[in-house]
Amino acid sequence: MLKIWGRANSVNVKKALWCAEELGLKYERIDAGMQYGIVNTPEYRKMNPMGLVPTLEDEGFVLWESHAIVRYLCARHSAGKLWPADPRQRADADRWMDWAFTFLNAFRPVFWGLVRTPPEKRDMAAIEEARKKCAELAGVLDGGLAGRRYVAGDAFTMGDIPVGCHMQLWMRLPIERPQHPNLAAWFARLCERAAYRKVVDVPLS
Ligand SMILES: N[C@@H](CCC(=O)N[C@@H](CS)C(=O)NCC(=O)O)C(=O)O
Repeated sequence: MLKIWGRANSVNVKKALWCAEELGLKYERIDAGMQYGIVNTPEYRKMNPMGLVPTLEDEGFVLWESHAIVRYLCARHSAGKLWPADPRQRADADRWMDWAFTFLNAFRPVFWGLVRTPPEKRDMAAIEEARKKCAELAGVLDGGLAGRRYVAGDAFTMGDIPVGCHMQLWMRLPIERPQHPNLAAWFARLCERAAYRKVVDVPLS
């Protein structure tokens, strides 16, 4: 059985969990990171020298970096579907996977500021500046989704997984967001997926 190390409220861990759920794979999740520790033990560092989550183990094969995990699981279990066979469609999915980290880098001050920092310690100016940058980036995704149901075309692919995890945080925070109809319709589509509701669209913490 697959093993996935990482706390369930980590956005990067959610990508691995959502992917495994979409593919119907059996897995064991082991709490690690933040309050659970483990990531600094010599045993864990041997698997993942970055000391971050998630880490995947698949019958002795160890992999870290959440997007590499998503690509690996999809290539192994869903070639031609979640891992598109056509190089251009796959490149399209890859592009949005890479772009997802651009969004996450901009979004980090908003999430940490509003979710993981007590109100009296929040830097509201920095949060607002980051929110504006995220609103612009969300507009780029909205444009990319024009005329298509998912990020790489009309079918759900691995490309939707990282960005779908980041956008859940963006869409569920009580903040000002511009109207982005394509993004909103795509997010509603993701919310119809049982796997997304189970491991991604959960209360923020
Ligand atoms: N690029 C890495 C980033 C991993 C990462 O930063 N993980 C965070 C959680 S989202 C982490 O391990 N934080 C430290 C901790 O939870 O102890 C990936 O996508 O896997």
